[in-house]
Amino acid sequence: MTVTEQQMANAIRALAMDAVQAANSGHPGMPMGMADVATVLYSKFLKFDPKAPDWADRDRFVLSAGHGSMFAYATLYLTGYASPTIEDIKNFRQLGSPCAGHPENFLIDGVECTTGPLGQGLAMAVGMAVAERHLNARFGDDLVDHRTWVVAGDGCLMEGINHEAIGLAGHLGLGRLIVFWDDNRITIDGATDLSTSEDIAARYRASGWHVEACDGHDFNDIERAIHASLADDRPSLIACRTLIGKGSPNKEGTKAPHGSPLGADEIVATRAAINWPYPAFEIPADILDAWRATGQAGAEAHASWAKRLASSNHADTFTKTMSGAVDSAWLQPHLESLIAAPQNIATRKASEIALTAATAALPDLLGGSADLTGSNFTRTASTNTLDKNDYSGRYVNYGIREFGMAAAMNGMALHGGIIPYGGTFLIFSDYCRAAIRLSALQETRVAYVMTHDSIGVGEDGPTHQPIEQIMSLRLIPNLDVYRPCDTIETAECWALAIESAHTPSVLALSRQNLPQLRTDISENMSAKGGYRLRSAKADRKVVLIGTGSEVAIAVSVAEQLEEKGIGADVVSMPSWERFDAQSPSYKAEVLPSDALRVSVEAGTTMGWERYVGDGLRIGIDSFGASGPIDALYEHFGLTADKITAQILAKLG
Ligand SMILES: Cc1ncc(C[n+]2csc(CCOP(=O)(O)OP(=O)(O)O)c2C)c(N)n1
Ligand SMILES: [Mg+2]
Repeated sequence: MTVTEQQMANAIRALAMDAVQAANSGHPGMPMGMADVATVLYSKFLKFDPKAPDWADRDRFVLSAGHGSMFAYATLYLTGYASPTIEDIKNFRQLGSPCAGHPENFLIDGVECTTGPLGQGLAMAVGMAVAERHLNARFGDDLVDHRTWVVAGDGCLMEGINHEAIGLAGHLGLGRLIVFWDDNRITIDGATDLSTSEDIAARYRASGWHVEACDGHDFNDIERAIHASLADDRPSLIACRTLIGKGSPNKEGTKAPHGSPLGADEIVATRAAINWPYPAFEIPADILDAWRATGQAGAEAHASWAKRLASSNHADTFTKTMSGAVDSAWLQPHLESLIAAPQNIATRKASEIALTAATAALPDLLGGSADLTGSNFTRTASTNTLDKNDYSGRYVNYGIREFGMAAAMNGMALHGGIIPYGGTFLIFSDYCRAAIRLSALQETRVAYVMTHDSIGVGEDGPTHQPIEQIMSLRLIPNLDVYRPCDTIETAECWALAIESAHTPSVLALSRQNLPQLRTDISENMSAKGGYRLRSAKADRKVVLIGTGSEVAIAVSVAEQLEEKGIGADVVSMPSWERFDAQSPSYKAEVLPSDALRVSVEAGTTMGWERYVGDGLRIGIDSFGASGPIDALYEHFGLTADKITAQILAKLG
């Protein structure tokens, strides 16, 4: 007897309900509700090769409704990926199992991105779809010709980021992006009409999307809706009307199966209702075979793609591009030109000239800004506009969509072949913080260009003056936060950000001009995170530690102290993370404990204790104020005179 689509779908339902029951934790409702859609997608449309999860021209599949992680684990197992195994699924949600509570891209090859924070998966998929079109423009249909598919829930569509993401996708005409909306009208608290009356289809249409609706439990209707979406050149939303927990006689369509095991009795009842008499975690051979056969078409497509690659003129470049390898040869000549003609410019401007060199040398760099191009200085002569008329461009006008930009950049980096960077004001890092966190968690190479990094912004006032932002970004694990002090450090930090294949970076850059302090370019000193920029001349009593725009102030303080016979080192510390990674002896040498240690940073002082001990922490622990920059630095005590006075008082 041939295996039916219904049986294939029920295999997903059984794995989901049994794994959640075994873990006594998890979300069976979503995978059970979307099992029929999954079956049609995987067996008839998705281009994938289970033997080659990282094949560059595979379709990307994003489970934006990450709580339904068993959807991902079940489909990957059933279609024959090496991971997860059935043992892994039995260990769903246990420590060490790749079948974690939510899908983690670093645990399973077939998981394209980490999801769970609702809305971000779909927004990352937008970035993947941009990456696909851009690389297609670069390398042609022979090498790059795939789609991006998303399963999203009511929650993903309700989150604010959805507005940013679909606005961008519609504007960029990303017709190869297809989103299945699990339109089950249920969220955790109950029916969606508790909290929303929105006409979602109308909102998507107004954003330039094509919208289809289907019965998410009718295989033919699902297939029809997909065909209609493939035929349309706009991004598509397919509203799949489903029952959450479909198959569970007493719980389907209610909030009960959203995030709780069905319970032993209900599982027995469900097995009977869906005609699934097999023990937990056992998939009958014929049904498993039918699932395993779904990868056949993809394997064949992969084989012919490999042949095209082998005979392509682009083969070497394409392979190198997708490998993410970068060459930092642009840095040294750039540093030499800076030394030859020192400049007193803002680090945002220094960033622009570093980027001019880097983008000319590295075609993988793809920039953008959230409508602050003229302030962030993120655009260079090498980065033409990327839009729906020309995907070969290397500059995305993200519009005022900081969160959407950050998530899209994550998607591009995860897609591969692109090193994305994007700008906004540092103060608005808060608007995209949840995506920066996912950059760090997912180990994506994304560079955040965050200018206007202090009260140095001046007259725009406290809403625009970062105080706690730099310190709070330092709290995020696996995120390199750089605050360079001059042109040289800015270029060095850019090189580090571009080289860091598994770590995102934030470059906090000044609006105001800063002197070029570095004279020695024999080594990338920013790589050490902190280093002695100036050595005490008199007997060393003080070590000043500055970052960014406050390093020049620290140098002035040191000069004043030296005039009084007090020796003072100045340490520039562009990156805490990199400094913390140095050897204990290096750190002790740079920050000797027998001197008064003084931090100077125009922001939160909380945290600097770790470097200054009971020394002095000079900074700002209130909101800023509106006024000219010099008046503000004076008002907040960040002048050489005021800092010197504090140090003298402390020295007694
Ligand atoms: C940003 C964010 N907010 C809240 C949550 C917690 N949460 C997880 S699932 C969920 C409800 C989602 O509803 P829906 O997308 O309709 O999923 P369904 O119940 O249909 O499976 C919520 C609020 C989350 N994961 N992410
Ligand atoms: Mg729902």
